[in-house]
Amino acid sequence: MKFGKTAITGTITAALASLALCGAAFAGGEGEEKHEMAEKPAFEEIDTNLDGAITKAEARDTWLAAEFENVDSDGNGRVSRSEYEEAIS
Ligand SMILES: [Ca+2]
Ligand SMILES: [Ca+2]
Repeated sequence: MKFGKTAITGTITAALASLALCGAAFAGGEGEEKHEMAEKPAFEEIDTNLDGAITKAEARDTWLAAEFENVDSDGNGRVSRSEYEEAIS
């Protein structure tokens, strides 16, 4: 019985520890990207001609300009909605 309880406590402790670790990592990332996070507009706001993809020209005045190649994960020169949502999520 005692062993069982210890094991459960150990599991919870481990879970809490990893949660705290995640939290710390997240907080750290948030600190660095806070400005960027707040600035990221909806897909529709960048896809100004509403053809369902963001071109480099459309991205030019947004945060996406610097990240275009990274966000365009299939490298076709256009950022689709799914590529964009992947990037901002
Ligand atoms: Ca477009
Ligand atoms: Ca693409």
